[in-house]
Amino acid sequence: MSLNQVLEALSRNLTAGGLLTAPDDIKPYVSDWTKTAGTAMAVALPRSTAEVVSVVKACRDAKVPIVPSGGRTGLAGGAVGTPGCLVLSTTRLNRLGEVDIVGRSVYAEAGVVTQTLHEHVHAHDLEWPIDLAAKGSSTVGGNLSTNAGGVAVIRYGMTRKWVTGLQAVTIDGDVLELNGELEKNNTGYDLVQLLVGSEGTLAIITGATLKLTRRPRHLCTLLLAVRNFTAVPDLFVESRHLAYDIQAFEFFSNRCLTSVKEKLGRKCRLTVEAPFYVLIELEGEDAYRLQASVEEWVAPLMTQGLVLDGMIGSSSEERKEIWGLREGITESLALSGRVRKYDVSVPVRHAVEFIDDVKRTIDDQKPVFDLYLFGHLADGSPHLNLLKHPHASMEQFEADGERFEKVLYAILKSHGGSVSAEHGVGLLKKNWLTYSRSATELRLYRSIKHAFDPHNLLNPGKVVDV
Ligand code: 2HG
Ligand code: ZN
Repeated sequence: MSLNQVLEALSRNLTAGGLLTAPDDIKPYVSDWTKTAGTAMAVALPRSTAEVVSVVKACRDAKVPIVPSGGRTGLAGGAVGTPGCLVLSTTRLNRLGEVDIVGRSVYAEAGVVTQTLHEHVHAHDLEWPIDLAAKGSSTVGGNLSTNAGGVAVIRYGMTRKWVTGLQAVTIDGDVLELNGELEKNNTGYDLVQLLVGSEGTLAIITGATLKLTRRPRHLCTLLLAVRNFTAVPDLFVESRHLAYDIQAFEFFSNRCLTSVKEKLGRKCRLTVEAPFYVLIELEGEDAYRLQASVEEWVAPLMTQGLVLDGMIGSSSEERKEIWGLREGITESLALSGRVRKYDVSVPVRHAVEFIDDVKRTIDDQKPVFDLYLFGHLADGSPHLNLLKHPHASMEQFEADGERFEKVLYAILKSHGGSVSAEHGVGLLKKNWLTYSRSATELRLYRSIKHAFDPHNLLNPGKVVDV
């Protein structure tokens, strides 16, 4: 089949507006938040699983690679279009089922926006607890295929914990109905969990049965200025003695705060400037008692000098203001130009030594960038973002970045860390996989890929080369 015949077949089988071929129409679909350059011969926007099947079969017959695409908020290049590919966007697969309040679950098609899902289940006082800064654009299918993390992992875990069943289309056009609503189904290999996090390289997720939990009662959000990085894990240890559930435990450096204030015009009410800030969110039954306990907890920490200043957000306005400082960091840094990003993880107890090693490397190498440090300390996953010094050339920045990267990953390995904590592998982490996965694991990855996709047509070149 020629490419023209493929395009004809696709446009015949898709509902009106379901095939984009003009370069300007395709452009928004070929990259993600990393802005990695991408390309595609066309974009298909199926409206139903049957339409996905017809797209997949046409591509398989003509050996056209397929790049599945959700909200394109990924940070590993997993949704970047490759030469000659067809981008299969799930945007129009956006139906939501009724909430099952007995089993606490809901069916969502892959293209449902995460925030839309949240609002849908909030009406029943329930929560799908995957909370990401990108939730206004990211999709359920994207969250599942990348096993997204976010700011509530300490309490709820990653996306894979919040799904019971998947519907997915294989490269042969078979529709897999995996597990449905069952909590228990102990019948061998778990294909649901294999597809979660496989980044569209094994099959195309078209829908999922998602698990729900109760919404938190009262939340209290604290923003604390601390004297150094060591104080961040120290505070984490302290906060775990509290008789409240920790909903989030985040941190950011003063550089990150300055960026959010300057680039996004956000305000911070703390009066003391500190090297690091910690955001802690706690849940309690009673708002008054929660706030009183928090104040009682912070007071001695201030006397000891561990905490230099603090504010407590109890109302939704105050909490939003505090979260705006943390969640605005990625956007504010992107406004400064090209950012080199490292989404790494180490065992939490190694966090201080790991960051010390990283800082020592930067002191030794004297690169033309600054380190912006923030992220999710409780899960041992700091985000390291590198921004070029204003007067340095881009060439020098990239060269220094690459030199730093090699040492960073060696340090990471020595601490038993991972090259991708929560953003996935995509294109950008693929070459570093050997730092986190053994040769035997990678051999099994290739065998699994071959079993699902023998002609390497599903998101080829992502996660692992075959
Ligand atoms: C976050 O935690 C996201 O805000 C983005 O994972 C991290 O921009 C980044 O490096
Ligand atoms: Zn993150």
